[in-house]
Amino acid sequence: MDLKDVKYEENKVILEGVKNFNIKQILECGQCFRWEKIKEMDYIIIAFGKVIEVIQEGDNVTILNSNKEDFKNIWFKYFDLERDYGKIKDELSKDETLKLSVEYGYGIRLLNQEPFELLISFIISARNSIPSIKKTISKISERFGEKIEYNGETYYTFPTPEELKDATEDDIRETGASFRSKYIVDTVKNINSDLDIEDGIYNLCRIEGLSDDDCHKALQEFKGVGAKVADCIMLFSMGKYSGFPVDVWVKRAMMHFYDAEEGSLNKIRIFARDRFKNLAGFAQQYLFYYARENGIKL
Ligand code: 8HG
Repeated sequence: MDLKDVKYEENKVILEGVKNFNIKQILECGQCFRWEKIKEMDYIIIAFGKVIEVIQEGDNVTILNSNKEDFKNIWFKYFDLERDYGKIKDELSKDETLKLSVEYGYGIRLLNQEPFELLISFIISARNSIPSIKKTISKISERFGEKIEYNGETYYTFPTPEELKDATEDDIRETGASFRSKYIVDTVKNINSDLDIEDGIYNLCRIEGLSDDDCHKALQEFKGVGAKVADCIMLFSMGKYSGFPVDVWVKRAMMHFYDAEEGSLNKIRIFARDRFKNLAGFAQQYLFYYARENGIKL
């Protein structure tokens, strides 16, 4: 476990002796869109219908606007605190090439986020930039989510399938989702129709219970979800670590570091999964962060 002790105070949770944890790297490595930087190592996160503020000072992390119950039920799992990232980093660092990216993103952890939110968010991510993805998600939340006040500011939760039920393609288009709007409306409709159908094609609980490869296939039944988007959803919200999303940064990183052949994204995915096996998803995150932060070119 990457955590020594937890203390609870009034509306506040204090994590002591955290390891392999850097809040900036965790939030800025591409896996999460619902955060705001307040100042260095001080971030707002909106997830699971809550707003928290996370402040890190060395190996102490304070979670504001929270309590023991939420920490146990939500945040411990969300930050993947049970996992020993030291072990993962040691294993991946045996690969001399990957070592550089692991050292650079030493405090990255894969968050366990909510499947429905990530399904919609990564449909929005297709052929889009991170700032613009964040903007659209925040507009969808403002329009359809619940309002939460914290510290004099207003935040909005990501809407549930029920809250999005009546959103039209035009409504979604107004949030900047552009050509993806029709995929979002179709996905929301399918999710709602299979919500209580245990073996429904579009039931996310069922999909989450599948093997990695079956899950990857099942997610692509949703319109607007291809291999890359399915990899992101399974990796960031379903704990399926063989996911290896290949976007332009990861493709560049694989060609730059591993002489991966220029070719289809799928070829690079197969090459990487074969090389990194069950740690592929972790490897991908260190590579994405390194490549994007350093603007690597071919
Ligand atoms: O974490 C991510 N990994 C990969 N491989 N791609 C990502 C992540 N996050 C993210 O937004 N993307 C995609 O990269 C979305 C978008 O197409 C592009 C932005 O750099």
